[in-house]
Amino acid sequence: MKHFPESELIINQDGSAFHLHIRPEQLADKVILVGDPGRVDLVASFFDMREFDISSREFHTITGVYKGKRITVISHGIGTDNIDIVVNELDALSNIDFKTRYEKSEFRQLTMVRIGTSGGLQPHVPVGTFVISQKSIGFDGVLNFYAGRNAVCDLDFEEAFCQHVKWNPLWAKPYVIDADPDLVEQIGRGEMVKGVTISANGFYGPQGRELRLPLADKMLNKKIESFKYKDGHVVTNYEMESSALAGLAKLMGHKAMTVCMIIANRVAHNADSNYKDSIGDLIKTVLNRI
Ligand code: R1P
Repeated sequence: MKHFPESELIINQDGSAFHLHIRPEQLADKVILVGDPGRVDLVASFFDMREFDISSREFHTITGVYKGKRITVISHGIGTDNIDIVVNELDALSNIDFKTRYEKSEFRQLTMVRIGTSGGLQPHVPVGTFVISQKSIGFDGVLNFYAGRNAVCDLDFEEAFCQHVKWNPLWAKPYVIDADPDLVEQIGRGEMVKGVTISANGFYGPQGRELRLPLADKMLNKKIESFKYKDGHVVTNYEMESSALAGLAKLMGHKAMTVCMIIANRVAHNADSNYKDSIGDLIKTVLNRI
């Protein structure tokens, strides 16, 4: 069994994980992830009982019970760099003995669903649509630092996408990764659209938003919108975390997916800044189905 020294797995004095400040027994098998620490309270407002609540930096965690199911809700902040921290520490809490620092002999699988907000890139995903990231295209490069990346990614899709958009070699190589197919079926019934999501490594330039700084490729979003993979898949939306969540979970053996509410449509040039009222419906749906 693998042993993890203090420098690799930092455990706080109280026995909790370095950034998340959760102890192993405080984590449920079912985990809801949200970007905004304030949205953790919104998710937990539906719980019948709360057993634990802690905040550290952008990571706010509440574990409680919803209709008999023990669920942890945690915020991850913005970006796949944070997802690297959150998913690695959640996996360590589940699969490493914090007392002996040895990997546990029995694997504990987590089910992780990120509920986010997102910008639509196609007319069929207007503001208000719930989009599941059945596939994610990672512009962030996080997965490229882990062994086995090629074995879990859709290399053919990556190639077709890079050719179509004339990918700039100065940018990190994009990776294409599927969400857990069983979880997508379980959560994605009815009104939800199953799509292809780009996780961008920034909110402005990397998503084609031009303020004062000119973009390296002004046509990138147009090329992304017109991309159609051979099986008919088109890129539906932009957000900033689903790729690393799906990729790290897949490499580790956990189940994960992202579902986002579209709050801006980049093609129609409209946005809903009042989304905080309507995201409650999506949260309730996920809590009922997880
Ligand atoms: C950017 O404003 C943030 O909003 C989206 C993006 O992924 C990024 O985290 O998701 P969340 O609403 O879940 O944070």
